[in-house]
Amino acid sequence: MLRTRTHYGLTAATLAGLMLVTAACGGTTRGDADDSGGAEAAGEADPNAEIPEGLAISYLPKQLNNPYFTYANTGGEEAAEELKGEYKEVGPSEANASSQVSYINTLSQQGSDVIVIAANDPDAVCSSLQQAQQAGSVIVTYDSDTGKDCRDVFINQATAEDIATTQVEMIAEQIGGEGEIAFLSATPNATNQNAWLELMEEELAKDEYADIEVVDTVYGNDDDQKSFNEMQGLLQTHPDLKGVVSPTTVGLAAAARYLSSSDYKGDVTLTGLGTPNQMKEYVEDGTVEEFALWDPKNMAYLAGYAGASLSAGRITGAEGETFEAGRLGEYEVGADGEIVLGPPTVFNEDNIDDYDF
Ligand code: RAM
Repeated sequence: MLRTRTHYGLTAATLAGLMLVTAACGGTTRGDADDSGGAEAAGEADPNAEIPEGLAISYLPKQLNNPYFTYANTGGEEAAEELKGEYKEVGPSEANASSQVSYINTLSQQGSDVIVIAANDPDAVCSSLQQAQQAGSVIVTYDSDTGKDCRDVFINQATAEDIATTQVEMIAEQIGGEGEIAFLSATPNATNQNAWLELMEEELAKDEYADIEVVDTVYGNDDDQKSFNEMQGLLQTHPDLKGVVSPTTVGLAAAARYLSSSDYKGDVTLTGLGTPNQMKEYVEDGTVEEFALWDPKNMAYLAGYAGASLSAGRITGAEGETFEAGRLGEYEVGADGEIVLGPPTVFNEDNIDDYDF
C-alpha cells in the first residue's frame, strides 16, 4: 500500500509533525488527516477499523545473518501474509549504533506503512524514526527499544525484569550460589542487553546473592568471532571465574563453542540467552546445562499485527487498548506503549528436543 497510507493511527505528536511537514511542503495531499476531524484528529482508536490490504510492513533487525532474527522474521512474514500486506526485510550486516539510519530513511522514502525495528542504539535511530513517523509510517520496535517518543509501540519479548531474574537464577544455581562471574554481552549500545545487564546487577546486589561477585563485562558485538575471542579473554584474565552469563544468542553460542573444546569445560558454568538449535550440541556434550529465550517468531508476528492495527487506527498505542494478534489472540498495550509477548522459557536436556528454532 505504498504512498496511500491511512493516518488513523497517528498520535497527537505525530499529527503535529505531519501538519508542519504539510505546511512546509505546501499543497501536498499527504497531510489530509489534519482537517479530517472527529476521532482520528483527536487520536482516538477505532477498534472496528478495517485493516487495508496491501500494507507495506518492513522489518529492520539489528543485523542480517543473525539466526535469531532470521528465524524471528519468519513470524513477520507470516503476519504480513495473513494481513494481505507486503513483507520486506532490510538491514545492516553489523549491529553498529548508526548502521540502521540509512535503512530507516530509505524505507520512509519508499512509503513503508509499518517499520518494525530492533534498535541497535536507542538514540542513533530516534530522529530518523521520528521523520518516518511524520512522513506517515507507523513505528514498532521489537526486541530492542528506542525512546518512547521515537516509536509508537514496543513489542517486548518478555519483561526486562523476568529476563534478568531468570538469568540470575540460572547462574546462581549452577555455580552453587558463590564465586566470580562475568557478562559477555552484545554491542555496548544495545538497549535490550543494557537494560538486562543493569537489572541483573540490581538483582545480584540482593542479600541472597551476596557471595556472587561480578568481576567483568565484555562485549562481543553480536559478532561470532569477537564473542569467541572475548570468552577466551575472560577465562584467561580471571582464573577464578566460576561462571559467564551471555544475554545474547550470538555471544552464548560462540562462548559455548570456545568452552566446549577448552580445559575450562565442566569447571566454568555458561548460561544466558540462546536459541535451542544453536545450543543443542553444547547441552548434549555437557558444556551448558541450562539457558533461556522466548519464541522470536512470535515476537515478530506480534509486531506485524501491532503495526497493522496501528496503521489502520484500531489502536493508537495508548495504555489499555487491546487488539487481536492472529493465532496469538488478544494483546493489551501497557504503560509507555509496551506490549509484552510473554514469559521466557528455560531450556535444558529435558525439553530442548521439543523445540526447533
Ligand atoms: C541476539 C540479539 C538480540 C537478543 C538476543 C537474545 O540475537 O542481541 O537482540 O534479543 O540475542
